[in-house]
Amino acid sequence: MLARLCCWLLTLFAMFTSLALAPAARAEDGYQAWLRYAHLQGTALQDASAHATALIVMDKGPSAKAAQAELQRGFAGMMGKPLPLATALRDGAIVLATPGASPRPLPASPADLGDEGYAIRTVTMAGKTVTLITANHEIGLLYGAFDLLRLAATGADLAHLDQRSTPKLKLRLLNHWDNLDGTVERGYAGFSIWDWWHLPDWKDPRYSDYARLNASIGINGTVLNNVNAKADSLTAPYIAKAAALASVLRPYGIKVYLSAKWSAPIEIGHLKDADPLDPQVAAWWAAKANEIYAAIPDFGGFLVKANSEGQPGPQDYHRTHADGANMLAAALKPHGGVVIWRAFVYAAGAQKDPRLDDRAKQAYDDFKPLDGQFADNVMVQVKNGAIDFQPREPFHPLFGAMPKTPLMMEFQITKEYLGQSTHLTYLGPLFEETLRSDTMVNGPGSTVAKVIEGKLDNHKLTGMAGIANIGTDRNWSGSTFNQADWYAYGRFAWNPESSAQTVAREWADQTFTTDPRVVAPIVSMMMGSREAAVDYMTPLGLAHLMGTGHHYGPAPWVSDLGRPEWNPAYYHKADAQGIGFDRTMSGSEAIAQYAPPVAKALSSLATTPEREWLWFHHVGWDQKMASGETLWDAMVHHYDHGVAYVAAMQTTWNSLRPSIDQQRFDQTQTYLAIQHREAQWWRDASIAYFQSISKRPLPAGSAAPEHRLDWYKALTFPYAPGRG
Ligand code: GCW
Repeated sequence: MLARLCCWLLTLFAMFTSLALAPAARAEDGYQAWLRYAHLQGTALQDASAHATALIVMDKGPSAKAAQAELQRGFAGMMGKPLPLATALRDGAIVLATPGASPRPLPASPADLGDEGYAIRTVTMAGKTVTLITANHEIGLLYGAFDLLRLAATGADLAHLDQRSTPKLKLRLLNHWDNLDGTVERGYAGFSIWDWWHLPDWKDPRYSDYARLNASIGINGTVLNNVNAKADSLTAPYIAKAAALASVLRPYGIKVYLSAKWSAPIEIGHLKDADPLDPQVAAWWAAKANEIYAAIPDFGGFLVKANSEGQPGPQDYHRTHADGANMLAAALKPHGGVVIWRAFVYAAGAQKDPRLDDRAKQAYDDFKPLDGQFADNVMVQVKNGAIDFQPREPFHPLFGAMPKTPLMMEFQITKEYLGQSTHLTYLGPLFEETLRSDTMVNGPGSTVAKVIEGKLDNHKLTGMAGIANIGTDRNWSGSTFNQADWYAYGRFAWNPESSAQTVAREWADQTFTTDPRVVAPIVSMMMGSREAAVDYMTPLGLAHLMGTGHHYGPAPWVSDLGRPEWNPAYYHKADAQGIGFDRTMSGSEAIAQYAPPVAKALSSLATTPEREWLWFHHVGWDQKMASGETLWDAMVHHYDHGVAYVAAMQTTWNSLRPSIDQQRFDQTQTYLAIQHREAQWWRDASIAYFQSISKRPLPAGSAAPEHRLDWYKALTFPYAPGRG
């Protein structure tokens, strides 16, 4: 009896606490990211209620089911009432159909929607006014469903819809730098979401939410493992694990890919070498491809980092990157897979003439001569800039330089060099700046976007890769604002000609509220935030001055590491006369890798944008800038502006307190405080160091660094995250 009473009391207590805790469970912890489907207000609510009266889905496949589930979930959230399924047409219904699945002819689609595109139109069918989503394939219905949800969530007029959209790039991939032990190289959002240990049996429900978030922005492929790969990923148990993930992601149009370790035939195949021209090696890879496709029929292909940063590769056997890529391509070809071969290489060693030594030149030097030698299912994946995901880099000279090879853009969404987990540095402007850069290879307008869209050289195979910022953190990306980078990446991969500002607004509308009094200041914070990071870390074209290994914080003084190009001092080359890396024809000659009109402009300081001066030129400390101030004074002012911008973001954010839910408000507020402290640290340490070389006074009004240079030099961070 007593036991029963206890039990009853416990139940009551549990009910009570769960009720009491219910609001907390519903608190905005960021898990839903931009798919919050918050309850609409006012006319937006009326609009949705009038134009989401019922849902008619004519297709029956898994992607159509996913579209149906998402529309029901989304409109239920936004309208506060269910969206019923129906079969008969009625006014205000949402109708989804591919031509094959519709019992009656659909209104002709005004444009070719391709394999993944969709149209959303307000049309009259059998006398009823409906919102019709059409696509050639079911996956287009899913993308259309997400777009309709986005339109509703951002307060668009749902009464007169006439939209169509097709992706401009074929492969829109995330690259996870996730290790099999659960760590993530350059990951700042916890551990890997792939629970390799419990796969294939346990499929974490998080995988479907991952798929929904990605499908909502059009991502259609994911490379599961780090490019610094382990051969184990290609063993039978791990293929089974990858197959389990593929089965969850498939309805959302997401294919899985694997990073392949070049030496796998030796490590797990027990061959004596991995020479791409050795028939035994080729046969091993062909058999491996067959094994993978038996388990994953729509496997995307292999991503390869070879002969770079210690990774093995075909050059170990005196073969070229093309020899290596083509051998793998032949193994995948019968199954329709692709090889994505990375151009991020720097292993060639210092040039004999130290004047000509320049890490920025190596990818071009290795790959440009191979143009035309790659098989037709090979893409070369090129980082946005020639060094390594710096806060600002000029566009990579390979874009436009390999007309016969489809080039895939590689952006880093995780912010290894832009403040890592905590700094608010929205990457949209970085994506936009790179993609709008004009290579001039076919005259003006030959933008990097056009190169990767295949428009200049008529490539059908096109793509973009983003190094994921996703981890086990509840909010996926480590902070609310880091989610914007994931979101923006997807939108730019769908359309490389997107606008960073429009994307930011759209993201903020969905992530916070559509109230312009909140969204406008958030968007304006975001839009200047990356430039602020450039200012407080690496102004005017400086690069790669971060702490050794972990890349956290400033260390421009480091000059004693084993290889010259590991040292920050190699990149800034500050001396008594000035600062900057001379890449003109009197220096490393790297500018010659650009098309002649670009190279010509970069050959002179007068025609090089000031923001890239120190990337391309060694500039005297007293050189006059357009503003009339000296380079030294301008540098100090850039550092000051960067710190001031972060302080202004703090003020803006604080003013939004009443409009933002507490958890997300608090974390952002705390992170902005960290960012401000670290921006100040970057500024002070950099100025203390560069002043020890420039020997110039600080401009009037600029405060001296808080500490002496030695203090900054003595800081160490053995446990900084993200090293993998
Ligand atoms: O940015 C550098 C990183 C390495 C990374 C490498 C690469 C995966 O510091 O961590 O390794 O680039 O892109 O291969």
